[in-house]
Amino acid sequence: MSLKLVIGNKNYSSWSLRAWLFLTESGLSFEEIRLPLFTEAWQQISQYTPAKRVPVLLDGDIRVWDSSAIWGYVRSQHPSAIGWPTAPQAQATARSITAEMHSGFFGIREQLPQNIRARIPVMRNTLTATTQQEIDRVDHMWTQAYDTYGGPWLFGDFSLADVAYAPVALRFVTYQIQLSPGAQPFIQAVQGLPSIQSWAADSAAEADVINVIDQLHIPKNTR
Ligand SMILES: N[C@@H](CCC(=O)N[C@@H](CS)C(=O)NCC(=O)O)C(=O)O
Repeated sequence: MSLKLVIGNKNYSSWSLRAWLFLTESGLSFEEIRLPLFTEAWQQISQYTPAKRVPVLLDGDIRVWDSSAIWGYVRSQHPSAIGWPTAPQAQATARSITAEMHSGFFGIREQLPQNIRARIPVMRNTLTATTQQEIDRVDHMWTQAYDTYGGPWLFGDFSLADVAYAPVALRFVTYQIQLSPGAQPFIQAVQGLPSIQSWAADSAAEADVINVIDQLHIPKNTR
């Protein structure tokens, strides 16, 4: 099977990162097709998916889009790919929090967009109440996972829940959002992962800039 993954900018596209991290940590080889968001190259996205969003996986003539469809499809072909914890309670929680990420956290997505190479300190109290509640929810979720399963990942071994939350950890690094000590091990684990370090190095080397993201927390009169 020859796999190709269509992704956006490594710096800005968190859903691309999830699919890429899943394939990479699963040990599958694949080719990257990078279409930087909102550039001329981005117009090619409609060749790959009617949804016009990344990531998209090409498996020969087969196309799968949306991160959760991608890992569901790949896991059906490669049962040894990164998946869920096997113990029923751990699996139930891992599936639930991964679904929470996929269908929610709109405050974090909007106010703390992925920008891996940037360091933009943000005071929590300048964020909306919704975003602050979401940060608390993530903090509690990670703390509880480490308390219950003891690390090194959220449910012990690396799973799809870690794939789902790795980009969130990187956002907290970008915006220097302080979490409680019990949640820190996840951020350290993500930052220590060689595949993440390689993605971050590629992000830093990208030339494209999305101003609306880079200037989000810079006061208008100083831009
Ligand atoms: N639910 C989708 C989300 C995909 C998504 O929103 N991708 C963003 C980049 S991170 C995108 O393609 N944005 C392009 C646009 O909004 O036009 C998934 O899980 O793959």
